Amino acid sequence: MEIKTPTIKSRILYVRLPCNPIFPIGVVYLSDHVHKLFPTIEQRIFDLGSVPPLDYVSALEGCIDEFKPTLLVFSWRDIQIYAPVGGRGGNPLQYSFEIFYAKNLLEKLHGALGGLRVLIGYFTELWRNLGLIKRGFKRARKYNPDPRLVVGGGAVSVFYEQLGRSLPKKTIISVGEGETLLEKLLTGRDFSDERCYVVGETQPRDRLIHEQPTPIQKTACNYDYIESIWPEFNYYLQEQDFYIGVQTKRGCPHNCCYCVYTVVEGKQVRINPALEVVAEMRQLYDRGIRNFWFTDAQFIPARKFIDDAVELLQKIVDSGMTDIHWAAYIRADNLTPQLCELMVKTGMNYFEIGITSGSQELVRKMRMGYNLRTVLQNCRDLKAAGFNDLVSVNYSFNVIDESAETIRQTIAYHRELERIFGTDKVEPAIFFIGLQPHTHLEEYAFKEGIIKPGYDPMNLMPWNAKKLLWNPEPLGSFFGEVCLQAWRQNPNDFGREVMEILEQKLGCADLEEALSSPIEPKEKQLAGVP
Ligand code: B12
Ligand code: SF4
Repeated sequence: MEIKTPTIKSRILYVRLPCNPIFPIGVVYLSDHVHKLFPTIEQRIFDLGSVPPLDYVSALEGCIDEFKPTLLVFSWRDIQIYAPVGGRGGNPLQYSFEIFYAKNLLEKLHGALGGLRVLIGYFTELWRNLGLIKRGFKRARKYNPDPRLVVGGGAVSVFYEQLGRSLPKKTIISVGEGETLLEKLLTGRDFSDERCYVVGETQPRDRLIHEQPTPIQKTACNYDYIESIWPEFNYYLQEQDFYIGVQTKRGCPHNCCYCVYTVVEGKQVRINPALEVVAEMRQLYDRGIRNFWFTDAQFIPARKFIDDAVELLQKIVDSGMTDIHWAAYIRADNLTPQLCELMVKTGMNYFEIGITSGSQELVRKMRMGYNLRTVLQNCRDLKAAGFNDLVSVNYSFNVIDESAETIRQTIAYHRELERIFGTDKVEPAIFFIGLQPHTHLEEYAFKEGIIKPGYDPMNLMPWNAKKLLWNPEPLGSFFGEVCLQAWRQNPNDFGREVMEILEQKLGCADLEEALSSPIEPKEKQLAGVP
């Protein structure tokens, strides 16, 4: 990588905004990239994820007083709170369903009170984070008359249009990866062609998020350096059960109707060289880390990337790191027996498959590009290779054209996965889709008149949340009641209980039916949305 001289004298403070303790890989990569290009620039990482809530403001201000930054980089990871199981402040999905679907008044009241708590928590977090950005910016002005403020990260990438309304003038709001934006900023170059806009000066371009990110050559993160600019780094090394993030590629070529990853990261898959990934893991390994999460949108995005996955896993084997575990999002349609063996050999002990439905017909309508028959065959190969750990299968019911028949097919599919891996090893994670901006599902919702252009995706007041938490009628109330029954009967095994109740009510299809996908007239499919 070419070393450059910054034209602007900078002291960069990276602040990861409060978050459940997930390793702040975004700011780690950004500061590593900047250091490789501009070794003379002084940097500091400050992670509010490792600070107790009561100390957020004093700790942030203390850090600014000490470091006196000229450039503030705020990284905001997540905003959306719908989780299938207990999220922050309770189970938002359960509370919402109690409000929307409970017939029993007491249950409705429970939902209303819980929902109110979650709602207050949501807005408190939102305002608190906005407040932290503003306070940090103000504090930095004590030491430098004109500091720069840049805001980015997963949450900002999804809600970049809305967040502009609440951030100070001249804030640079960034979508997706931030490496080249920072590079341009530090050399005083025009950055208007990057995926960003400046509050009060420019408007986000139409379809900004759909623009392709500028490719960068990723090399192994230099953790000796990271340790030197991040005094609290050890926080993530102490607990043995943390899965530390390592990115092996960026981008996903698919088109799944509800997913925004493919636009945030772009459709072009960019592979990080296997040797560099292993060198990065080795540095963490030498610091005692044994659990890794490959943070890719998909670890094996398509068949043509199987060789890359094989190369990486083989290099992990060759490296001698034999006592590690790793997890990832896996498209299980892209496995081969060789890859399965390597996955087991390198310690994969958890993976998530987001098939969304066990009905091939619906999987096609949701534009997911999965062949469910292939997924089953590959799961058998994985089991034969010795995989004996947990699989989380993500189902989102009622996305489009769900019917009693397709529910029965999903049950049949799930039961087959249980036969392959063992009932206790397959965890059905029941999600309902949270409608996200810039997805095909959003376009579909416009077309169907469910939401109107200009709606606010961050407004989670109940009347809005009912539309954004995707569970439309005529089956919406049915699913609502099934979920409520499952929470009443077996809250600790919600997913399996939902499957059980659905099977009792509707029965189970023949597996062959689930795997075949009749072709339908085009206008009935989501694929018909322009
Ligand atoms: C991997 C992943 C997970 C893994 C994380 C495992 C781990 N140990 O790290 C798991 C499965 C655990 C997970 C869980 C959740 N996740 Co998640 N996850 C992701 C995913 C796919 C990748 C994140 C990642 O690490 N990428 C790699 C790093 C290097 O990228 P990065 O951190 O984004 O940083 C880059 C850029 O964002 C940018 N950047 C970052 N900060 C800044 C700052 C500035 C100023 C600039 C310029 C740029 C910049 O530059 C960085 C380097 O290129 C993203 C989707 C996606 N494709 O981005 C969702 C995503 C981050 N997750 C999301 C959510 C909501 C969650 C959950 C809260 C879901 C839930 N409801 O339960 C949970 C819980 C998280 C928690 N805090 O408790 C959302 C957040 C946005 C939102 N909707 O609010 C995302 C964006 C998905 C989505 N579209 O909804 N997740
Ligand atoms: S759901 Fe997964 S496979 Fe589909 S577009 Fe999103 S990241 Fe890619």
